[in-house]
Amino acid sequence: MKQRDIPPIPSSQITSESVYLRRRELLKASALLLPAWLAGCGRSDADAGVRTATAAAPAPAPSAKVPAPAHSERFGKLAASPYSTAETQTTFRDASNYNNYYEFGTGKDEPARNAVGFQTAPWTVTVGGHAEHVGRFALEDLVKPAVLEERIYRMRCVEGWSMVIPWVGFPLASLIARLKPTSKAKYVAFTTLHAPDRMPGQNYPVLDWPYREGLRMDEAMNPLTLLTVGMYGRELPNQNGAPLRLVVPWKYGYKGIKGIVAIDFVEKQPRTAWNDAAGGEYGFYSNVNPAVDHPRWSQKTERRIAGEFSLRPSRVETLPFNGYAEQVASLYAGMDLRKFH
Ligand SMILES: Nc1nc2c(c(=O)[nH]1)N[C@H]1C(S)=C(S)[C@@H](COP(=O)(O)O)O[C@H]1N2
Ligand SMILES: [Mo]
Repeated sequence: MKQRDIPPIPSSQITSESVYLRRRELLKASALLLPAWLAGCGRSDADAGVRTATAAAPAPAPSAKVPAPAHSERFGKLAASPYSTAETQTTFRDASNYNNYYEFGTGKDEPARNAVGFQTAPWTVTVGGHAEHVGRFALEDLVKPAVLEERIYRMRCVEGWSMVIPWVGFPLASLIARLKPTSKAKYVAFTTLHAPDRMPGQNYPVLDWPYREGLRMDEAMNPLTLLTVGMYGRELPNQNGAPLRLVVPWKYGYKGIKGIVAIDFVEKQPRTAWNDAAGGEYGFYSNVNPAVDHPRWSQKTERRIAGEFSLRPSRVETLPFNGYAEQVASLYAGMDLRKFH
């Protein structure tokens, strides 16, 4: 798929070598960057030197007692969702200061600092491919017709940590219905802004920029899949992917692409950033699965960063499809989830 309005990747950044070799070159180039470049999705959380607690305890059972969404200063009255969890929420402070957003640095604390002045308005999203309504849309025109909901979801990063975050957004399915893809559209591809002058991390060849993600059409249409414009009743902080990011709660966090500028309806399974970087470690599907270890670490448990005492986080069991099996397991009936990881 040709990406309109997105400059081509400079040839200096195109390389057949793995991301690890690229990282090695980078480390040679700048010893100063070493601690930051070692962090991130390529690394197990368990190696990160964080204190992890005691024995694995089962994840709290989802309860029917989901708090009613507070009236939001920014968004007004938000619809509550039956898909929300009542589990202890991560604090806004943690969710907005411990981030993966490599366009703003690979350290967990870097996006919050480096994305402060990032301009998210005006913002244009280009819709392309096999759909009746393609073209360039002002973000407002895509978001305004939507009914915003609060969705309190678990988010499980492939590195082995997790949060519980109240997002503000709307089902991707409702936007897809308005754009009217044709029967040729089998996948939806998403692309992040490519602007090295505004996203300093893109000046380093740690990923093949721009960041890309994708979903199969039925995954994109699943009611759990959320396009997100806010969290905790507020506008999405820049470091969390403002002004528009995807949230797919049954998949590892990296499927939740931030800073989206293009949505394309395509026939073939699209390229995705982490699969490009290390295909053996990060599959296209990336469904949370405690039975399939990452080649370099176990995925059986996770460090839950939630509540006021998050400095002493607890380790909980990771659940198949991140606890959303009831809603999504049928999408993968008959598929070998080890092969299609
Ligand atoms: N464009 C872009 N999107 C991205 C990433 C990134 O580096 N760039 N990191 C991903 C990863 S690995 C995770 S775990 C989540 C983190 O989302 P959060 O910072 O809002 O918790 O964003 C995902 N989306
Ligand atoms: Mo992640």
